[in-house]
Amino acid sequence: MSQRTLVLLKPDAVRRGLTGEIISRIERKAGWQITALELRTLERATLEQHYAEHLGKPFYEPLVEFMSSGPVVALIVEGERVIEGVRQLAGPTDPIAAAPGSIRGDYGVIVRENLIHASDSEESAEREVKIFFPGRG
Ligand code: RTP
Ligand code: MG
Repeated sequence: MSQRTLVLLKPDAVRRGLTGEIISRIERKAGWQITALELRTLERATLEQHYAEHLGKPFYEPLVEFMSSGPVVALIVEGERVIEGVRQLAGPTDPIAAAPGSIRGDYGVIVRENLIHASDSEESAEREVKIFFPGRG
């Protein structure tokens, strides 16, 4: 089933020069296509929309601060089972719990600075694509 997903390479990935490496892992998967890609520093309002489900949680404010601390790379990736697939490439939220071989497992330590966001369902993907690429709704 062909799908699309919204991926963010977080400010830590950009600062550390890991965007090429992470994009390569996504690009190498057979049949997946990057159909949008932009380097952008996110406004607080955009992040409040994106992270609405986490409003009120203890990590919300530091997360929004971190995500606006420098540019991110936003992508739309399309292809077969790409929503589950990019989540699998990323690994679990906590990089220390993430297996080596996954993006978070290979490069992350801190839970917040876990390098990559990827939509977690078709509903999230459609919602998030509209937030970051309104022209692609
Ligand atoms: P994402 O949405 O970024 O793809 O990550 P996720 O689904 O694996 O994690 P989620 O639970 O949606 O949390 C969103 C992001 O918030 C930060 N976080 N910090 N306890 C903490 O300090 C904590 N928990 C989550 C992470 O950056 C996580 O990716
Ligand atoms: Mg999430």
